[in-house]
Amino acid sequence: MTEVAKLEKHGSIAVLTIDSPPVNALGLDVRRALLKYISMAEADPEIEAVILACAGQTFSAGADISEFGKPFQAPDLGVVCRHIENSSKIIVAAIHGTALGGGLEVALCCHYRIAVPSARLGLPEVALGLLPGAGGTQRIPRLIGARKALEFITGGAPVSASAAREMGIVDEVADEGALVGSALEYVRKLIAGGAPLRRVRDLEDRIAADRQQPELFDEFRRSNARAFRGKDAPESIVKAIEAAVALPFEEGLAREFELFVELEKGLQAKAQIHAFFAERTASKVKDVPGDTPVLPVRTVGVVGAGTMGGGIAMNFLNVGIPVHIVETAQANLDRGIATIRKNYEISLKRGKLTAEALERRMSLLHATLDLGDLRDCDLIIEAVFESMPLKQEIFAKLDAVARDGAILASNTSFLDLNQIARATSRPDHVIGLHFFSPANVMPLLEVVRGDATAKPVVATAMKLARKIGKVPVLSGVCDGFIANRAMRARTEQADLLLLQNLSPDAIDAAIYDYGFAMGPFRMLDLVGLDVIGRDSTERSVAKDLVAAGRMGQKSGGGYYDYDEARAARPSEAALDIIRAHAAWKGIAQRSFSQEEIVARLLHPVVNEGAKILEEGIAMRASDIDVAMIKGYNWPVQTGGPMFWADAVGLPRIVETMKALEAEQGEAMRPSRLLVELAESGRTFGSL
Ligand code: 3H9
Repeated sequence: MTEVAKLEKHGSIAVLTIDSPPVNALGLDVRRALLKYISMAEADPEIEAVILACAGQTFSAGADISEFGKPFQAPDLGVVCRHIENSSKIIVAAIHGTALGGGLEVALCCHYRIAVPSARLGLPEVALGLLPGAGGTQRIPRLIGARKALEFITGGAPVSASAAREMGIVDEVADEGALVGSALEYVRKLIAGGAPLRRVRDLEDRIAADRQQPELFDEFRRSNARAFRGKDAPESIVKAIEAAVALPFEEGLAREFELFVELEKGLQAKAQIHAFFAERTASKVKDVPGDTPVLPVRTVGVVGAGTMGGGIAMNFLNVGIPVHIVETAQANLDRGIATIRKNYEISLKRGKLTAEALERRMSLLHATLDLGDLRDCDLIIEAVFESMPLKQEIFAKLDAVARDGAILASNTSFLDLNQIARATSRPDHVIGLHFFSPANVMPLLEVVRGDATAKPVVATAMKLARKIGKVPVLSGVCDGFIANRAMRARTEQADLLLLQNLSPDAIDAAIYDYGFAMGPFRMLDLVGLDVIGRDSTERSVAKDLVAAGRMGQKSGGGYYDYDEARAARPSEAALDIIRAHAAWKGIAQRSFSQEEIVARLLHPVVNEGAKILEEGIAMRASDIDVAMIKGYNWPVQTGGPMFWADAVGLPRIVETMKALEAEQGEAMRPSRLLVELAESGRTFGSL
């Protein structure tokens, strides 16, 4: 067994280094090693103090997430944490990279904490549907007070070393790149100054003050009710922090662990842990090994400075990659550049960007009307209107302009990438990079692999996606690729349910209660009904509403009526238009149970997902989950449609689809794969 930790002496100070790549997760071996070495240091009379550091890129990413849901193996992290805190010798955590979850909890049990400026510290368990189970909810309030602890732990976002110092989580900021040296110096100073063993569990001032204002918890619950809706972990975190304030330390710790175990056993944590690993697995392409050479991407060209093109360009500017953006008319170019600047200015106002960074990013942007200016780009992304002849024309021109070996990418959301590639002499260097709108915000990037796309081009796209902060999911070529194609199934059913006598409100409520931020009709009203289906001549409910002057929120009415404050109310006028449309189409009216509504809206998404899988468009069921969570904000606590379907039971999905097939015809036929799995008692997760 390789050693996952080592203890070195620097005079009377020992440096205990955890070395368990890739992220120093606190698995069984590491927990055992920590116990062993702390005991050794404790027993060694020459050692006065211990520095706890980590090797590699990062301090510790916390508990080993892959151990959750499996039989528990002692010693647990709580025991290790106590052992550290109880030490009779000063222990100082020396933090670089990230100290997350259990990693930060270990650091909180050390008596002092020093971190380099680039370090980030956080308790992100909430993102896994969990709470910090090794004392984090009990110790953090003792350092920063309950109010800030509530925000810090339910929010889950890590903070910088300097913010952590201001908050009182970190005691000292070290020199970047010289952590152990700074830590040694700091420890010597502590020893020379006779610093006490400062155990966080014994710090009572903050929580004594919090005890005077017990109402702060209900206030916090109220003001975050919407954000916490449908999720179990935030409420458990609030309860644990309430316990920290109300109970003696040991009892609070026991309550925290009880709440942790409850969450860990629940379906939401399983779903969110599934989503965590699914996201990381999605960037691995089965036949493109990790050591496949990647092509350099030093300069990017973007064709089209519309909403998509501008958003795409921002992703590269954000990470320091120069972008040449091309338009056909100066006015469009100016408008595109102004929009990019405006977006950055919003970030500046929100304090998310400095004025200097804004100008640096803008200085990397080169605007041009000449495609020829893209000749030196390593990657060119086309983001123009969805028309095959137009795209083919542009790709033929790009092929002539671009240097040999440059990658040509299309942002098409549904057109046949192979047909686009055939317009060039380099189909092996053509790929789809399908960004989701707004392209500078939404995390999903569908990487579309054509029949001829070369493996190094696929490898480059997957790696580049991560560099620009996107989550890549590989898709084959089909109409709509993965996310849009699967989601279309929901849209079609929502439209049909509307005509079968369900109100927009009933449909939206079902989707909202499932955990989405908004139902489809409220979303349409927000976007504007005049924008929807603008390119189609087919009569639709949306078009009938527009014809009646109901454009959505902006005109005071769409599927709903809106008051001055833009609050939605069910609309009799809209219902009349919907009923008239149903009568014109001859659609029979009926009623639905609550359960039936969710099934009819979402089981077809699962069925489409199964077809996507059986056609080989997606590599794995979990990739579909990632695409829906990252592209459509599918509620992460369900694990995505395929994970959710496994939990619902595949025979039930088949049953819904058979009923829909009888009503709507062949398009609703249950997928062969779905039926096979259901009949053999298997799941998507077993594939
Ligand atoms: C916890 O601590 C509970 C306690 O409170 C209570 C216990 C009683 N475990 O993301 P990357 C793997 S809950 C196991 O690609 P990056 C990851 O799967 C934990 N594995 O790198 C990947 O594997 P592979 C709370 C982990 O540089 C590889 O490491 N902590 C863990 O982009 C590289 O990861 C968190 O929620 C883990 N804890 O980002 C932090 N973490 O190569 C979770 C990572 O096979 N982790 N792996 O695909 C992160 O946020 C990011 O991984 C991190 C690095 C920021 C650390």
